Amino acid sequence: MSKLFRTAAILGVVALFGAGCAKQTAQPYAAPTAQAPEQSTDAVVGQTTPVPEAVVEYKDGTFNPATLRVLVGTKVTFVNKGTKAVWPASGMHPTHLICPGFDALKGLKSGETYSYVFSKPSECPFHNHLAAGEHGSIEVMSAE
Ligand SMILES: [Cu+2]
Repeated sequence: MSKLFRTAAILGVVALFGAGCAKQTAQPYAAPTAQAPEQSTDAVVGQTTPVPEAVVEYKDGTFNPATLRVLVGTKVTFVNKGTKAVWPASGMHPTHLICPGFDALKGLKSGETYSYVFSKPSECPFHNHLAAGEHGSIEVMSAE
């Protein structure tokens, strides 16, 4: 009798094990095939070539982004997306001489833009000349 019990027990284990195996072997077919993430060609190009243009949006007291890093030769355009006027200019207030030339020379109304091309490596803090407490910074890096 004990032999029969053992045989039954073994068959039971085999049946369970077998069921487990069947389930495991069935899974790969049911599982969705993993897709390799598609890499955008633009993203790859963006990593290796200079970004020619950048945009800083100003909205009612905030520059976005407030800090950015660009390569030499990049044209940065400030866009007033808010209702308050903004006068982007290089530090230091009020002389604006850290990055000479980087100065809108007037307040931009809502919807107006000001662009400046950064032609040499430098660290250019900027602010809103109409509210000098609103500021940001542009790091201009050499292309090499
Ligand atoms: Cu100023």
